[in-house]
Amino acid sequence: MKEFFPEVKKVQFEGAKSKNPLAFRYYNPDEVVGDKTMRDHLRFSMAYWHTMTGGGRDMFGSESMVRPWDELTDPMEVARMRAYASFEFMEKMQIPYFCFHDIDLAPEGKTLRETFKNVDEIVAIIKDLMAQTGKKLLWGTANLFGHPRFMHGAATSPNADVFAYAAARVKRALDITKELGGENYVFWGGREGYETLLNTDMKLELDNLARFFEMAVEYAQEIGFTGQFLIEPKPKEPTKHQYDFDTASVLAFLHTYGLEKHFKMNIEANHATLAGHTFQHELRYARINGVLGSVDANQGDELLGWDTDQFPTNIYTTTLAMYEILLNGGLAPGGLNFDAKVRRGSFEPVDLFHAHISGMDAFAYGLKVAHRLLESGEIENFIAERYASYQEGIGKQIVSGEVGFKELTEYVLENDRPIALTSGRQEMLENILNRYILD
Ligand code: XLS
Ligand code: NI
Ligand code: NI
Repeated sequence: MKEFFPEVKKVQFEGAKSKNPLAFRYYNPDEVVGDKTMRDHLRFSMAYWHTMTGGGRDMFGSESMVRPWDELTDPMEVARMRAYASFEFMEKMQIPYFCFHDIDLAPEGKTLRETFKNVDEIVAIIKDLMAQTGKKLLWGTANLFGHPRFMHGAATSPNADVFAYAAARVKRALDITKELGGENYVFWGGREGYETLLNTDMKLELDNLARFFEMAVEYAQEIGFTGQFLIEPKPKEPTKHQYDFDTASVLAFLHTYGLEKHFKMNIEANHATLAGHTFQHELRYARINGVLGSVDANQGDELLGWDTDQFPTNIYTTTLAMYEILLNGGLAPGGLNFDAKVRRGSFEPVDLFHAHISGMDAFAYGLKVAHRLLESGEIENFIAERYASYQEGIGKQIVSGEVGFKELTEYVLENDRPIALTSGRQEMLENILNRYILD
C-alpha cells in the first residue's frame, strides 16, 4: 500500500535521555504503572477532524496544511486517501483509538441520501482497516454545526425541519458507531445555545434538546447499541451561550429531564478553562458525581479567550488530570482523545507526529507522577486529616444526619469557647506537588 508519511518510521519509546524528537521519552505502552499498562491507562485516541480533515483555515486565512492528498481534486478520492493515511498514522504513533464526526470521513452530498452514500463508502474502508490493524473506535458523533442549515442550532433550532434533519444524521451516526464497535457516542452541543434572548424561546429549546436525547437513547436501545452516551460541556463558542455550559449545568439539565441514567461527560480541557474552571475542577466535579466518562485532551492559551485546541504539553495540568482519572479508577470505556490541532504555521505532515508525541509524553509523565503521588498518600492523607472532625463527635453526628439546628445550637452553647482552626497549608502542598513533578 502507498505510504503517506514516508518521512516518519514507527515512533518508539527511547527513554528520558533520548534527544530524538520523533521518539517517546515517557510513553512506554507496555510499561506497567500500578495495576495496568500505560496503554490501558491512557487509551489514546486520534481526532479524525483535526488530524486528517483539518486544513488550517482560520478567520483570516485559507488552508495552510501540506498533506499527501493535496494533488487530488475528487473529494471522494481525498476521503479514501485520508482513511488509509489515518491508519498509517495511528500505526506509526501507536495510538489505539480514533474518534470522528460522520462528515469528517466523507464530503456532504447535495442531499441527505448522497451524504449517507458518501459516508457509507468510507465506513466500509475503515471497517476493513480496523480489522487489519486492530485499531478501535473510541466514539462517533455527528457534525450538527458546520452546514448553514444549523445556523440557529440543531435540536434547539426554531425550525422543526432542522430538528428532524439532525435526528436523521444522529440516527445514521449511531448506526455507524455501532457497526464499527464504537465504545461511546458523543454529543457536543455544536450550536445548541443562543446569541440573544430577544429571539429565543429558551424553554422550548431546552425541552426539545431533552426530547432529542430521549430519542437517541430510545433508538440506541432499539438497535442494541450498548456504548456509553457522553455529553461534552462547553460554555461558549460558537454561540454566545452554549446550553451545555459546564458539567454542573449539564447535570442539572439531565436531572430536570430524568435523563441522568443515560449520560456521562466527555470533559475537554480547553472547554473547562473557557468556563472559568480548571481542567481538574471539571474532572473532579464529574468524578464525584459518577459521570466522568472520557476526556478531550488538549489545552488552551492563557492569553487567548477561545478554544485554541492546542496539544497538551503542560505537565502540571496533565499530572492533576491523571490524578483525577486514577481516582476515578480509569476512564474505560472512555479514553484520552486528542481533540487538538497543530498551529496553522506547523503545516508539514511531520508536525502531526511532533504534536501527538508531545501530548502522549505529557500525559504519560503526568500518569507516572500522579501514580506516585497517590501511592505516597501525601495529599490524600492531608485532606483526610483536614476533615477529621467529621469522623467523630459532633461531626460524625452531622454526617449521619442525627442532629439538626436545635441540637447543634445546644452543642455550641455547651462548648462555648473559641474554635481552634488549622492551616490549609496551600503553599506546602504546592511544593509537595512540585517535588513529585520534578524528582
Ligand atoms: C468543539 C468540540 C468538538 C467535539 C466533537 O469545540 O470540542 O470538537 O469534541 O464534536
Ligand atoms: Ni472536543
Ligand atoms: Ni473544543
